Amino acid sequence: MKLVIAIVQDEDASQLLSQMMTEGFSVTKLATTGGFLRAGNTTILLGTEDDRVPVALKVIENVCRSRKQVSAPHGTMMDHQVGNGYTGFPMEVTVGGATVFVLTVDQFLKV
Ligand code: 2BA
Repeated sequence: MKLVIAIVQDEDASQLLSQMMTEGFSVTKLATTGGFLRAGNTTILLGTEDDRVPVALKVIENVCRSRKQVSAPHGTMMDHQVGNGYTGFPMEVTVGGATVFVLTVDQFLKV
């Protein structure tokens, strides 16, 4: 069994959930926040058999779009340390379609 963790944009979340349900997947939606933009995004948890993972990935690929966003000039003093990518100025970044992790599940229990 695998656990698919997909971080997607809020704009795509509703359609993604609908498509996943239509395909017969069980999914959990979490409201999350991206560390770079500090803006809301959505994380989907999806447990499924190994042979169904390609179907789930296809749905994600079909639904999730990439979009351009401008980062806000936020940050703390810590952000100005070298190496964290923070410039102090707004910059345009391309977000998505989706950031996906596929993990092997040791145990799946409903108790
Ligand atoms: P954020 O961290 O808010 O990042 C939003 C977008 O900003 C990223 O889009 C990327 O284009 C850009 N970005 C992120 N860190 C950057 C940096 N240090 N310098 C310049 N640009 C940077 P995506 O790559 O599509 O990521 C979308 C969201 O997926 C991220 O939101 C984060 O919540 C999640 N994510 C991406 N990679 C991840 C990873 N390796 N581990 C955990 N979460 C990840």
